[in-house]
Amino acid sequence: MQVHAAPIQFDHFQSKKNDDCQARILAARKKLGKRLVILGHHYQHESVYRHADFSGDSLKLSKYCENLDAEFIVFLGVHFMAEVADILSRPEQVVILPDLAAGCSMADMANLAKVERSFRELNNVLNFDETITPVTYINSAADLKAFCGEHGGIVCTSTNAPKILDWSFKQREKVLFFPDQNLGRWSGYQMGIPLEQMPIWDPDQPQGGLTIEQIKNAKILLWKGHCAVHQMFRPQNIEQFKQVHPDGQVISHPEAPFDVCLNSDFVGSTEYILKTVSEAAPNTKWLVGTELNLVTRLAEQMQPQGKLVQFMSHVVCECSTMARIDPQHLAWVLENLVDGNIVNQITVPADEAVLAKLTLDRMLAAS
Ligand code: CIZ
Ligand code: SF4
Repeated sequence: MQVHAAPIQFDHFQSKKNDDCQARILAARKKLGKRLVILGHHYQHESVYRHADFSGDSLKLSKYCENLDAEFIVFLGVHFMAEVADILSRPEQVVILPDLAAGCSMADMANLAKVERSFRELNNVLNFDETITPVTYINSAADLKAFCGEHGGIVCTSTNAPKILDWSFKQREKVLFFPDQNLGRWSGYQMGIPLEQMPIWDPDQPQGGLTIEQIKNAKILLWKGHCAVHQMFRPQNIEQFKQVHPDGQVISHPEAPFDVCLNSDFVGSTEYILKTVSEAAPNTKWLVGTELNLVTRLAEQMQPQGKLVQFMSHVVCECSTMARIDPQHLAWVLENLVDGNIVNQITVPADEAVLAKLTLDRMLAAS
């Protein structure tokens, strides 16, 4: 194996054409063989997604990570997903995120300083560790998962959120749910919790912007966070679709606003959306409220069966952070691996990883 003294810089790839990068990716993969495995999230663009050995939502990809033998795991997704891969894989395995700027704006809406301040404020009103189970959506940084590990909490994904809430209420009477208020509200609503018992906890307001009575009366405190992509969907998009296609069906992701979920025929995670539309009868018509790359791919796959699959909005585009993983970055990290250089490794500090793994293991056991 040829070994470079220093890693190749990304600048060398920035201006390379897509076709050139595709050829380079294939060539590098051939050289790396079984030493490499590529995982791809459903929201990734086809130009990189096509290289994934395994694809799925966060839950499915997390499960793969527990059983991989490859030396290098390249994650086509966003930062928190690569962190989960690092936590669940073996210590000697290397996890790589092709572009470190591929974050998640929703995950960034909660951070440890704010969560710890919220903990102290809630602890002034009631004993946090006896009354509240902290539940973090998997779309969150590893240190927040570690916080949940330390405080008897758990991680959820959009696939298992109701089950995880069930588990959480068996531990304690209330839940602090972060960072996505929409997933928390929809999942709580499915369990029959009244909306007035799911107030928004605004971490930027003293005491979350709530009175002591509101806190005491709450079942789920919903962190004021959301996904910038899903929040753009509107009930009017559904009305317009139904006017044109009265026999059409609507399926949305629970990160979408509450009124969009209420007006949808089906609500569920990306895995659920893919399964439901794929198994539907030929020639059915679907309006889909989730990330554009998934919907575009699904529309193409369903076309031969005469199914119409339409994206919910005219103004929303793809998730801009997911889109940072492009053929240029993938070719760059792979060629570096061929040269014996590891670039963009994601490593969760050991103390954080232990506690974060505790919450992820709780989640995997409860789902
Ligand atoms: O859990 C995931 O992977 C996300 C972010 C969405 C979904 O529903 O799959
Ligand atoms: Fe985060 Fe939303 Fe992008 Fe998913 S679609 S990675 S929640 S910003």
